[in-house]
Amino acid sequence: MSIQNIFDAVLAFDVATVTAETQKEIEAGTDIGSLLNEGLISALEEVGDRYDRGDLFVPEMLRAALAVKAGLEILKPHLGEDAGHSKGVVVIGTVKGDLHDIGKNLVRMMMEGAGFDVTDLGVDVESDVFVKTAMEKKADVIALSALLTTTMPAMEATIKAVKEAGIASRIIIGGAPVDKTFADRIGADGYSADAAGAVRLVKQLVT
Ligand code: B1M
Repeated sequence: MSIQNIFDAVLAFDVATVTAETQKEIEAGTDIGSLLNEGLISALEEVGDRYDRGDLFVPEMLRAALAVKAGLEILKPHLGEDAGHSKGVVVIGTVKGDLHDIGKNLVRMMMEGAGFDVTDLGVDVESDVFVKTAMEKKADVIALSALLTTTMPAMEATIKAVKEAGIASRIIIGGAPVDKTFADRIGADGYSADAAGAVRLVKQLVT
């Protein structure tokens, strides 16, 4: 049993083995960050590389994603260290046109673990849904995720809609194709490259 088994099981699209091996590693006291980064996330990076090379295709990418999601569910109770009373309200979603949700789910789980009250709008979220929900929930922070270069403009459109609606919520963005320069350019209040950084950022913004 090892982190390598988890990595291999994701690449074999083997949900049962990912689940069992992740559970075993937790019980053995393996570092949660290593399970996450070296086991689950790096396997998906390998999947992305194989997709780029034409060695696998969208259906396999989807099966690998399902295997990683199963592993994340096992890790979920161990991702936060600071739960308790709500530290603030966050509305999170993947922007319009984009169906990728693993990174967004990880951000959500870590925010929940850190004690935030999080409403997850899912994927392919229209800007007006972000606006409406942020108003209803009195969101401190709206968190936008995107994984495609083609959906980056939807982040800008969402920020514009939020500002036009006069909502006070702060807006943060993240996802593989975006960076701090892009965040500044579209008027976001913050950017993080990873889920742990997103939690730190939200803590800074709500205090
Ligand atoms: Co897609 N896909 N995909 N895909 N997919 C990528 C993103 C791609 C890089 C693959 C590649 O070419 N190498 C490429 C995008 C190229 C680009 O635009 N630059 C791509 C493509 C092209 C596509 C399709 C267009 C393929 C097609 O149909 N021809 C299609 C688009 C569908 C759509 O969205 N409209 C598509 C579809 C899919 C699946 C549905 C099959 C599946 C997604 C399943 C799912 O999410 N439920 C899928 C997958 C699995 C991937 C890869 C392999 C893995 C993505 C992932 O989950 N990574 C991906 C290749 C790769 O990433 N190397 C790829 C793990 C996850 C933990 O990382 O989401 O980056 P990530 O999250 C990170 C950070 O980015 C950050 O924190 C996380 C780490 O802590 N983060 C935030 C994310 N959101 C944040 C928000 C924050 C802060 C940080 O604050 C708000």
